[in-house]
Amino acid sequence: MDRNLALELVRVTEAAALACGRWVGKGDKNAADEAATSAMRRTLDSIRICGTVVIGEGEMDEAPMLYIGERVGDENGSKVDIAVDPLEGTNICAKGLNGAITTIAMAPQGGFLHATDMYMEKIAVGPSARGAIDIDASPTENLKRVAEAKNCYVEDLTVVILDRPRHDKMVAEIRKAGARIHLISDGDVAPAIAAAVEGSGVDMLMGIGGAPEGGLAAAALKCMGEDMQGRLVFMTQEEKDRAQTMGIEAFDKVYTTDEMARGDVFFAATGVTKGDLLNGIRYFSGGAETHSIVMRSRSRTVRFIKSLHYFDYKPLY
Ligand code: VTB
Repeated sequence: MDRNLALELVRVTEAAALACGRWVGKGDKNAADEAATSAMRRTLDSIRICGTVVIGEGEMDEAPMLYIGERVGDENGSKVDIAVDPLEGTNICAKGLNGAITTIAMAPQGGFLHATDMYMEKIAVGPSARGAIDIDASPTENLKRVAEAKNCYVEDLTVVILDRPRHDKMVAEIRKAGARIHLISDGDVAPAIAAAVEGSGVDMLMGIGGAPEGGLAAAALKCMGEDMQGRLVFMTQEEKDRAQTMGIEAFDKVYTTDEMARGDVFFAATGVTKGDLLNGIRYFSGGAETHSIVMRSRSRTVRFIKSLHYFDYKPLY
């Protein structure tokens, strides 16, 4: 794939962020999501890729745009699979809280694990603790191993976890082990990536979140040499049946980063509200500043891009 496509992907996440940025704090998560999704959809068509959405806004009958199976881009472009979360953290955006991002990833055809709308148990750490985690080990054991790999105390580690009752037991165990916890209300893609960024203040992500978000995080982590393991969590027989039709056979399989995002993978995200990884949109007279991350697994180059957008020249925003 043409490496310049990476910059094109930032244009896509910037456009989505600029569109939903107007909805921050307005209490309407659907309007925010819709704004991000249509901006992303529109911008995708300006890129020379022949893309198929494999992780998207839902099944064809559930989502008007960026649904699973939808074709985007240009029929003559290179054939790729696309994973999107046009607004990761719709609630966060609607409430004006920290950590909402717009995000997209691209892989050669068949590169993404086809994880539809279900849960995934996840554990992720940065490159300095690569190889130290085991999703089957207890949180205490994982913390010990990560602290050892990072040459620090368990007390120095900060773990990000979604604030949900299903994590109460895990939270209690992590607290007992001595690590610090950052409970988040939503949005576990950005903190998974933040764990790989030195100085972000995040060392690990643990717990159960969305499987599509797991696929997006894996794409990003692959570009950063991070270590992530994921296991699909099936709540109903219907979810198992659906997974089977998408080619998933071993329900309890532990997926590695490479198994969730195969081949030469691209990833981009733009901050909507301020987070551990990215700054949110900042408006100024006549325009706005966006903060994005873009990377590619083959070269492992990680770029943080600060862009200034002048609305006189981009009247859409
Ligand atoms: C998860 C998480 C996402 O929504 O999907 C969560 O991965 C939904 O979890 O990042 P619950 O069903 O427990 O509410 C997000 O937080 C945001 O889309």
